[in-house]
Amino acid sequence: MSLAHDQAGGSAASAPNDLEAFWMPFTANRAFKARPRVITGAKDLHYIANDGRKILDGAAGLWCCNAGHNRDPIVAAIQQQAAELDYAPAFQFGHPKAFTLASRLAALAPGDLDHVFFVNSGSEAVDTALKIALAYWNVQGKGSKTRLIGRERGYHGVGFGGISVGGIVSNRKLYGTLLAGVDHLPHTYNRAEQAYSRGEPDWGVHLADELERIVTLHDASTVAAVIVEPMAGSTGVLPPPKGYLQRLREICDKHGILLIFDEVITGFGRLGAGFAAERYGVVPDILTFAKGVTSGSVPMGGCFVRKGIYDAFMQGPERSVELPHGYTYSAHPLACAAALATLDIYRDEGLFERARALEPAWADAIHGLKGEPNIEDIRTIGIVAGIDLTPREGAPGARAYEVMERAFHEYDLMLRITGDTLALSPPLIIREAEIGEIADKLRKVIRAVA
Ligand code: PXG
Repeated sequence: MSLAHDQAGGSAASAPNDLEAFWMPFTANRAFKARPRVITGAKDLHYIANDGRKILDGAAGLWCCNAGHNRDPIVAAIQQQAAELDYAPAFQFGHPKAFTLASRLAALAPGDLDHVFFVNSGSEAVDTALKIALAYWNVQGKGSKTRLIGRERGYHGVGFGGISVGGIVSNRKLYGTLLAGVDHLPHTYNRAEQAYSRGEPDWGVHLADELERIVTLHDASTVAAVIVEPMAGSTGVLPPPKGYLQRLREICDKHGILLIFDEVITGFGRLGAGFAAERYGVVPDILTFAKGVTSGSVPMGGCFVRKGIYDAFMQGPERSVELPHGYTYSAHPLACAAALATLDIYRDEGLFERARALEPAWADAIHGLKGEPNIEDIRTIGIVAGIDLTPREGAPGARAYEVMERAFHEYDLMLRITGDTLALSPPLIIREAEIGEIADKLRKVIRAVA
């Protein structure tokens, strides 16, 4: 690599087209580098591949570009901000857009989730939420409440906190003992009871009662918080059973346990409401977000906390730091500018309502694939779908991988996979015609891979 670099003249601009140095995240590096999928541009619902093809984005990037790609007002806001104020520290100083954005977000969030802590990703949002939960009980004089409860098949990013409460074995097993004092609820998927569900499945509310069992086992005096994704996204789109989230809220209230919703995927319209909390009429104590807040254009995440939590920290000497936590790039000016422009688009184009209105058409189109070869289950909710394929004998994940690869190269469609499940979550600017196009492309590629 360095030899080739020198021969090429040593400047980055003339570096050879070598894929080796980039250790790609959550990627089969060798397979990718043998047959790369390279993207060089984007606009609205499409990516542009390096060979010039327009690829329909069935995944909103990684569930983040909810307003579509390269939207003019977002591009302009980022450009202007870079020229006006590139960076300002958020520790002991502030810039106006950080405050404006927090107020705008607080107005959007349900209930009294009216304070916002800014971070740069979903993983940081989760670690921040867990730390706030632990610190909250400490400042309340209840320092014995330290246990955290996650859920099997939960994904909460890749920080040590997130993988500890997360429930994906492959993301955990290489990384030692993780956080101590963590327990997990059972996941909520049961194919025999729920197959081909549209929206929330009827079966499974009783699984929330497992929380009672776990709390009884450990005693509520040791439990700080429960964290769940309202809809588990990364592990294959698992919508919550009817009444399940409400039941979790009741049990948390009964025992004095904080409820955290990880809305990194479900926030900003994905389920046809600003937040899933709104769709379900359940207000958590802490709500994490990322991705859609800037429509993926600049990294940003955050946590909403209820007023009572923020207030609990506002005590002691005025000049003391109430929460020793934060990141160099918390409330970065470029991210704040991008987020404000994104929120304008969501509001002006009514994208959350649009997602709600399109949900039946989306569900019809995707469920129309039932009966195609190797499909074992289809789940839809909001503008999201999970399609389970039969694994190939002795090669789990291989069939879905081939679907993803051929969808990109041969059918001009981008989608996500996890195991042998296909996941779809297009930008919310999608129209019925393009929903039909996604379904057609899926049908063709699923048949081709059979
Ligand atoms: N919580 C949830 C619920 C997520 O879905 C994170 C936290 C972590 O966010 P960051 O920004 O640190 O990556 C996520 C991220 C997929 C996929 O295809 C999902 C995510 C990220 C990348 C791919 O399922 N979710």
